[in-house]
Amino acid sequence: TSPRTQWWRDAKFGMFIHFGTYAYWGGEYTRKDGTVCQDAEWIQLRCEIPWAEYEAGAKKFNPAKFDAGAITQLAKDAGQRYVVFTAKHHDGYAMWPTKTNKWNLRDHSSFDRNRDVLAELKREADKKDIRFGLYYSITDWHDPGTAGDAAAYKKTMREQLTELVRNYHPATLWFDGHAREWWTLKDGEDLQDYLRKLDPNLIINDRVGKSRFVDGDHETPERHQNIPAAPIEGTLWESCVTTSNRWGWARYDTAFKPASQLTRFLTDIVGRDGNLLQNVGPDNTGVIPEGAANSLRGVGDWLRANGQH
Ligand code: FUL
Repeated sequence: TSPRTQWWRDAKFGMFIHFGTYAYWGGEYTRKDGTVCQDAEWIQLRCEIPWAEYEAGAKKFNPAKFDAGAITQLAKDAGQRYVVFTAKHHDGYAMWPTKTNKWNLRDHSSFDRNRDVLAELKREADKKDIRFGLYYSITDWHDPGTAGDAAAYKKTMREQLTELVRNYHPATLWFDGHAREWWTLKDGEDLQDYLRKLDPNLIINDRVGKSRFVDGDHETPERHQNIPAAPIEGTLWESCVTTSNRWGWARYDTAFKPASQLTRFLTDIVGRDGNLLQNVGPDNTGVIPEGAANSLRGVGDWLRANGQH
């Protein structure tokens, strides 16, 4: 383990934030024949929403109530020491004003053009001494380049990631969606090397597609499954867990895990030298559902009562 990852090992508990234009749908799509299809951040693909329609929805997306101050305060109250925000999920929609295309929150929404949710979150996180991280999906359903020869798309990826590193200074990048035939281990290694040149301190998760866990970067078992059976000092890992059933927001997805259950996850994971990345999915207006917020605050209460926070 290197000094580079020290803050991450000490942090132990973070907030995952799944937020994108998929939130506009609230987890539900009514097909032409009247039947209803449900999903969250996968809704475009799973419910086969025609792109023209999905794009029209994105035009109306207006998370005016997104409040980075409140979100980071919640993280603070819960005892979370870092946040990882979905800069781009599989639908390819960029939550920052990328210059690479118009499929982004600045150029394709009804949101205030003067706002930038990534910059807001970074600023508020810095103020509260919370580390700022970004999730980035390698899979991109919207970019036509990924259908055939992906060379052009890989170039776009680098441009987007360069924007993210240079403009928002994430401490960690959380890749996902690398299981594509056009994305090789070598692509993953090359990308990691490239990013480390931009910022040598970056912590980068395994899903960038590399085969080796070099220099302390971490594995990412999902939903508290496949976690190590015992402490494994030296190998870094982090389990990401949903607070309800889904990652992104769905209006009917209200079975929030109680604080006691989240606390058990946390103690179980930390007891095996892992980190817990506890997810929340802000709604279509940008607000974290109260049920999720309550459970997180409950974890913070437990940590405080036990002198850990
Ligand atoms: C998965 C994704 O497909 C899910 O939508 C979610 O982002 C989860 C954390 O990773 O692979």
